[in-house]
Amino acid sequence: MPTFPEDFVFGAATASYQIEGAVHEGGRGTSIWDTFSHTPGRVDRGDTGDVACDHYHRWTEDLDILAELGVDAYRFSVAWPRIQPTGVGSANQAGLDFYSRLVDGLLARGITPFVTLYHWDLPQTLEDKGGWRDRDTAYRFADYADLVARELGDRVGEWATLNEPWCAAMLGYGSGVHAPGVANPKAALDASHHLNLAHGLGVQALRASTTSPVGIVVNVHQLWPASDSEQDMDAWARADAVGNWMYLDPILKGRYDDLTLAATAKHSSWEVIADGDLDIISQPIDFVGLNYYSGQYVAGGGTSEGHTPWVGAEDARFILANDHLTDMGWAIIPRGLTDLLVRVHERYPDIDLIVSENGAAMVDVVSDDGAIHDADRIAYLEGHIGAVADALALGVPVKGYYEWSLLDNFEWALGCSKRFGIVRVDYDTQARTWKDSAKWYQSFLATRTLGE
Ligand code: GCO
Repeated sequence: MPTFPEDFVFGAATASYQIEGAVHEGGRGTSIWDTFSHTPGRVDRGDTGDVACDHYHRWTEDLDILAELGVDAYRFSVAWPRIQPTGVGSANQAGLDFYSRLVDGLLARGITPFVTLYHWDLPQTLEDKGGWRDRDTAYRFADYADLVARELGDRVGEWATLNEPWCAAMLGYGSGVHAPGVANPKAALDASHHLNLAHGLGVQALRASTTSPVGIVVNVHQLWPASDSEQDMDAWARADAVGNWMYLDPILKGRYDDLTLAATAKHSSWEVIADGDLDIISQPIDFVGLNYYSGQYVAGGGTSEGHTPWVGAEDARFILANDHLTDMGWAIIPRGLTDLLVRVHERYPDIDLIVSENGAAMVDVVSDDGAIHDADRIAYLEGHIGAVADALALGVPVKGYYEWSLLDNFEWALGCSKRFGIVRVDYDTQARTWKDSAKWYQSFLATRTLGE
């Protein structure tokens, strides 16, 4: 029966804009996601994060749920515009106070706070000056990191600078399906480098105020070549380079890999890389968090229509790994998580890994008795936690697993229609209801042992 090391950390994860609501309270400024979600046609059904799960007001109830679940740690993000409403200048004390109370509330419940500094809510005023296309935003991020670390540095157990820079750059500025909704390959590449730089500067700022582990969270796509034909292998390698190694190589190897630069040369000469940047970006970190949901096969020979986030791999065709899909249309393939952990460990043997997000949106049905019998989500979680155990058995240094997500929440461009929570949120009443999967996670956490 797979079991886990004593010090293995099990947690749950959320992100600020997806759960907090209260967008006009506590002196919070406007973020790019406020602007984007209020722009007609950008988000399904016109949903916004204005209220979301109202976590800003209900956080004590939510922390009680975490405590009852029995998690070791809780990964949440800080909303930059709560700390610096216009992205510059001194801290807004009400914003710091909110997160300070949250951190204390976690510690009082024996739960380790894991803070992500940037889960996509860039202050709109910074976007108005160019956002991540502009080098200066990386320095503004460092100032913001410093303000948060000064306040919370003594109490937060783990820090991540950024969440999924690929999404922030490529969905935000490449395909434009995420805020700020720009569709320009050069802009997406510039944004990628500036996000990498922000990570490095952010690590420096954090280290000045904390001795806790510092890392980054990335969505390394689990990609397999569709065949061993030259065309498929070539498209796969380029998709891997621009989708994955473009972020981790500078951070962990201090360089952009040749294939990344060659694949993107038609869009950029990478003049944005200034002398010394790679030293800043590649300073030591303590872990890499990987968000895993699904895996795909990659074939070549495609012609991308419209704007693709796969800048430099425009000809890649992505093929579902199987037809057993979540409500996101993502193939359920637990062994992809084992493969991913092994692959990342082989490329970067010295770094500890964390599964910083894993979970599934499913079509939940509320039974007459009010229960949600989400056996499909339980199977997903069980399978993927088993896949982590498999990676551990293969010698991969995996240190933790965070279920995504604690609550149903605002799923970005898909609004509140997709439900990732193990706890259901009724958006009319804000009532929280434990799904069967929450009860399953609670009983798993009591033993930390999977059945056969
Ligand atoms: C991401 C984000 C989460 C999402 C989750 C499901 O990975 O996109 O970190 O905010 O909600 O991944 O799509």
